[in-house]
Amino acid sequence: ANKLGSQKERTLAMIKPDAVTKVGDIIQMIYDAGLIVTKARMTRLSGKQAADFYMEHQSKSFFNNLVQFVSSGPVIVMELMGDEAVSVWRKVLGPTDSSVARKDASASLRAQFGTDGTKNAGHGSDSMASAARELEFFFPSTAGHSPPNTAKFSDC
Ligand code: RTP
Ligand code: MG
Repeated sequence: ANKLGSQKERTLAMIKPDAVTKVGDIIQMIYDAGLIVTKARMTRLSGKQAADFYMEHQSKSFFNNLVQFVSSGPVIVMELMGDEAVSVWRKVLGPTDSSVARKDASASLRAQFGTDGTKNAGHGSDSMASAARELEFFFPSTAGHSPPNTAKFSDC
């Protein structure tokens, strides 16, 4: 898309517990893709918070493993902004399963930093509607001008 036809979007990126030590490389990948980081924080999700965040998957066979994994250590959540940010960030992430991602020619984030279908280094909102919900989850606008969300999440 050219500059006139493209659309500025926001999306929610999460660096999952298995890739938090790779934050430097990951932020470089974000900027190399033409996106910018407009909000960021590190936190640790309780099991309940992880289950709330991934509630769309509550009936899936992998749900308990997923909740256990994303609440197993700190995560870094970011608001990313840029042209077509939702799809651009998911392209940077690569295929959901890191072992599949490694078969691609391109060195995606999940190919480089993830392990398998569950431990896969990163998350990206899958639509603009999901992005709105997920950004509100981690960066609630109802907090006004007070520090974001300090009561809800334990910082690391
Ligand atoms: P995400 O939501 O984390 O960005 O990943 P995604 O859209 O590419 O994949 P999704 O289908 O939404 O799955 C959410 C997360 O659940 C874990 N998962 N495990 N078969 C499995 O073991 C399995 N399938 C999915 C992954 O952590 C995946 O990112
Ligand atoms: Mg998803």
